[in-house]
Amino acid sequence: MDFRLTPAELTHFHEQGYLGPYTLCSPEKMAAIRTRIETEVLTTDGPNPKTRLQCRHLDQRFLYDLCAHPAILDRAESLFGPDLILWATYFFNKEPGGSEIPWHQDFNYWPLEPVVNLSVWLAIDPVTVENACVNLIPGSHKKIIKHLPSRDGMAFGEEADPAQVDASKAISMELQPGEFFLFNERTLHQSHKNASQKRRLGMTMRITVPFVKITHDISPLFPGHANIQLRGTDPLGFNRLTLPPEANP
Ligand SMILES: O=C(O)CCC(=O)C(=O)O
Repeated sequence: MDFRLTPAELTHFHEQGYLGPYTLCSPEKMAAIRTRIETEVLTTDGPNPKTRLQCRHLDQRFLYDLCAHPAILDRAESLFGPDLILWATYFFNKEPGGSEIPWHQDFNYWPLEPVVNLSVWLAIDPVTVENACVNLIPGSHKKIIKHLPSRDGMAFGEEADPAQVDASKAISMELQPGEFFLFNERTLHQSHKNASQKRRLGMTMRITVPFVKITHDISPLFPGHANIQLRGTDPLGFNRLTLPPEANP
């Protein structure tokens, strides 16, 4: 199957800063993947000694395989061209009662120069308004917003200046397990406190291109961090590259 973006989708991404939802796999297939995440990933240490949630595609082949799915890569190639690099993944696990993530642009936090990134947010659990799906503001990527120390109770230390965020324009990205959406490094997004009794687990994938220089060894990355070439080549060699992990037995 060919998942390349149509001209209308490309225009939508450039104008609105996001695309989707799209389907990576069925809810039934995701149920089996969810079990493996619960039993083989969230219970074991990964490459970052500070968290089990980050960059598990580096030690778990089945997670790398999700990132390398053509439903993601054909679309990423439509936006970024043939040379694609996976530099991070993260499990956003919002348990019942989990804190609000404030409005922010990812641009503010990352050790990338220049900051060029495509984010994929993949639903592992059913993700609804009730269990605090991601909300985003279409078109908000056109303006860089100053970030300030967060108000009390937020999951992040910095947030976009609330005076510059018009949340009335937000849309809610509700997803079935196995669905995902795409957004760029400046699209404003947030999620509320999870006031339900249902966990909301999602996996983000961060894709960039070879001309972006990544500072591997500092937080939020870690010593030993490396990128994986998802497609094409890296003619510039600015960053450490590693191979995907061996297939799990
Ligand atoms: O999962 C969330 O609630 C927030 C996700 C997010 O901030 C991100 O993917 O950059």
